[in-house]
Amino acid sequence: MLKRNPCMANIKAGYLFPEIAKRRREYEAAHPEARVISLGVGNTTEPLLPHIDAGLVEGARRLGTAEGYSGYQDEGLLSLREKISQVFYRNAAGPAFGADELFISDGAKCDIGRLQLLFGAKVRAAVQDPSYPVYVDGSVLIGAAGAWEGSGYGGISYLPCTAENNYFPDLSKLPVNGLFYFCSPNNPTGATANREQLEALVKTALEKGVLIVYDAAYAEYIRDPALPKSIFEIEGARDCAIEVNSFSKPAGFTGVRLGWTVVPRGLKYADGESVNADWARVAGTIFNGASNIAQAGALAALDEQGIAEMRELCDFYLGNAALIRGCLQKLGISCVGGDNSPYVWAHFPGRDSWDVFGEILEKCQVLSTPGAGFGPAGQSFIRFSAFGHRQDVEEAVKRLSKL
Ligand code: PL4
Repeated sequence: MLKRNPCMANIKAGYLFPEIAKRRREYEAAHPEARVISLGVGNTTEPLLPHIDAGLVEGARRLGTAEGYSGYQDEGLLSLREKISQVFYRNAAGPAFGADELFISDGAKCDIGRLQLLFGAKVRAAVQDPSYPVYVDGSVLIGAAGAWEGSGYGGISYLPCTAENNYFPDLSKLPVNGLFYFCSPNNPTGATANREQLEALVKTALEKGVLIVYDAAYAEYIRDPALPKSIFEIEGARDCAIEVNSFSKPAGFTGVRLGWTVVPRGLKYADGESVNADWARVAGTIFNGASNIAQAGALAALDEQGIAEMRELCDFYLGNAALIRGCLQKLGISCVGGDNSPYVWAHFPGRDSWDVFGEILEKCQVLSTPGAGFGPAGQSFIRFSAFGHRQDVEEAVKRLSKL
């Protein structure tokens, strides 16, 4: 028989979110009377708002006409790439990126996975600890888990982000000529890097030859106008960063599926070759473009009414986050996040986070996410997601008072 890919054996446990879903199913099977409320996976719950919805419907309708039909759109609609640059990357001189620097995807997670092919198995990768599991698991899948000198963690270096360092990593630990997955607002801690921190990150990346993969999937949840929404607000970032982003969380497109990746034209490898050209080659080879209908919806999301709807949706989930955070604080549970992010990160000192997860499920019938699933520094933390119907979140916070 064919030999198993040894990288598969290096993935120690099941992927975090299906594991949580499995534990929920087991609990529900044992307690058929229970009505479990999920503050676990970060999955949007509210219906699409009308203007964005109409954009999707109209996109589908056009495909049924001779004039409006379109087939493969490998790199994404030109009009959408231009619009994204105008809306999200506009500076005093106008849109900061050309259409050839923006790649439309079927979501940020999918592009994070594909990007890993670009870097290969020998990459020295670093992540914020805790962080979204796809950075580590995807790196392991491509074989980047082999030991390298000085990392202390095999092929992947975990940079702790804890209360002690204000949830911002020690940049001196970044691997020289390596890769750094950085997410702000962070999943799971909700910590959002400020301008000075991002300036330090870019400066260090340029000095050490580090390429930053900046995950801005929650940028539209930032309400503090002093906090940057994109790494490209920082001078020098074009020479050391790629940004992945998504319509999932601001527009409720978790099921519609649409995202984008910015790869600046001038971004170069050590040998002077173009990262942008390689990414176009990888994407062109293994990706056939995002849905035309989803792109029509995204275009609607980026006009004036759509932008207002996205803000309304994010504000709604931020309202949920405020309820969760307020409840935990009343209970004397120390927590961060939830102000510029849809996640609240709660501390249960000295406890195993899977045990706390189990206790919350048993006592409150509330599903959460154990912090340890996001990395070693997540141990004894619980992540609460603010994605839920308001009445469910209100009921969940009442039940949490049983803790
Ligand atoms: C469960 C930092 C959620 N099955 O929808 P996408 O692909 O555009 O974006 C996914 C994504 C990208 N970057 C960050 C994220 O947090 C997410 C979504 N994360 C969560 O609860 O942590 C959904 C997880 C989903 C998954 O595996 O992504």
